[in-house]
Amino acid sequence: MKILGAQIASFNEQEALNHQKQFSYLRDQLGSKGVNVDRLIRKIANLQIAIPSWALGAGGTRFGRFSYAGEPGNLEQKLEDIGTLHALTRAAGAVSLHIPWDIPEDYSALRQQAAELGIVFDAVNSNTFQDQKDQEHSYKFGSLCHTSKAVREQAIAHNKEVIDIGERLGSKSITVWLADGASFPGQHNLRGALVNTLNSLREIHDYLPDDWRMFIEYKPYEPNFYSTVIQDWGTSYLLANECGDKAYTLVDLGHHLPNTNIEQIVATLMMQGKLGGFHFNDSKYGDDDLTVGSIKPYQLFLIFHELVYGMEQNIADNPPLAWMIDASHNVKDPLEDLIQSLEAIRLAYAQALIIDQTSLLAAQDQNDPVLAQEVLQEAFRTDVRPLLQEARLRSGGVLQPIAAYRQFQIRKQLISERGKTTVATGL
Ligand SMILES: [Mn+2]
Repeated sequence: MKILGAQIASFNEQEALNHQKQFSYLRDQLGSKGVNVDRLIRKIANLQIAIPSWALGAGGTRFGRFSYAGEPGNLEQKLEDIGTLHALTRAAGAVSLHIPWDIPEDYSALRQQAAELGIVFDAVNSNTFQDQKDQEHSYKFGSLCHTSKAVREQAIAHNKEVIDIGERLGSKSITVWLADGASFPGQHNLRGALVNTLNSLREIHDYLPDDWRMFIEYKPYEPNFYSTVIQDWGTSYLLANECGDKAYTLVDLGHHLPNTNIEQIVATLMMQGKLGGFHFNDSKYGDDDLTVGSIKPYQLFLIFHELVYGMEQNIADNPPLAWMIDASHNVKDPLEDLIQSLEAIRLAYAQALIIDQTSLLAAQDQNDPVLAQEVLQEAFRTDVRPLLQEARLRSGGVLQPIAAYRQFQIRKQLISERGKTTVATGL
């Protein structure tokens, strides 16, 4: 599956006139407000989001999984799919590997394939939430938190191996998400489980190469329903501080109780220079892993407002963030779903970039909540899609990725290449 430059050019030609009309109107509007539109477009084009290697096939729920025809059957095909996404959107220039679902066989071939597709290897992900075939000790009752030293050591060794694999690919970070927790009161010594987790994480942290970072992800519940050892950002932040300079908190949008003020968490972590990464998805009730921006686009905009403010006023020296989509695709074509998520992320970013920060700060200083809301919503209600289109056009992508994906009949081609019954590894 390869998208040719000529295909992209001829698609863009069909849409060019319409785009030029919309873009020049928006450029004039923003220009009259003093926005440097070319600089804005460069920033949008530079925002690259990692695609996780497990998101290219159909996901499932605990009730069932409905396969999607033409799914990638191996890691090379997964990379190929990300290459397709990147060719269309120019926004998916990174992959996040999950070990052991996606252990490379030929490292140099894989690196070469990625380089040809313009894809870099972002954070690698460890997995101690499942038992693997031939594994000596079970993670049924936890991994890094486990009461047994042998189980903890096995889980630590796995994380070290993931770092080794990442090193060979050029990754610079590892994300640790633990399912560790208890489903019933009394099952865990809550303090003991946290102490074990901290000591295990310290050992992984101390194994990191000098230029690496470790991201500690949190989640309030599921798969355990009474307590999760790393339940919230505060616990993750505590652990990151205790581990040391290379440890950071990772925020996954779906890993909060309903109505949590996530933008405030972002502001707090960036104030401390401890926000490491971000997993994007959307939710109505819990960790629903839906398409980014499909349920609460205003919340996403408010989060990006804090991210942009934090990045521009980087007083605490927060490192550049690792961005990744962490969603599951149950009813949509996974590639179309990812295109929609990529678009929603850049949309929220662009809207946050055009907030009139000077007026907003003045309104805040004067305690004028009406004006503050007006300023925020002026940006949120501006249709910035022509900016995203222009960013894609300038970097060789297509003006309308979903329309192009359908016009190029990409899924049909994938089915003819791979068949109807391939199943991608992952959840
Ligand atoms: Mn996540």
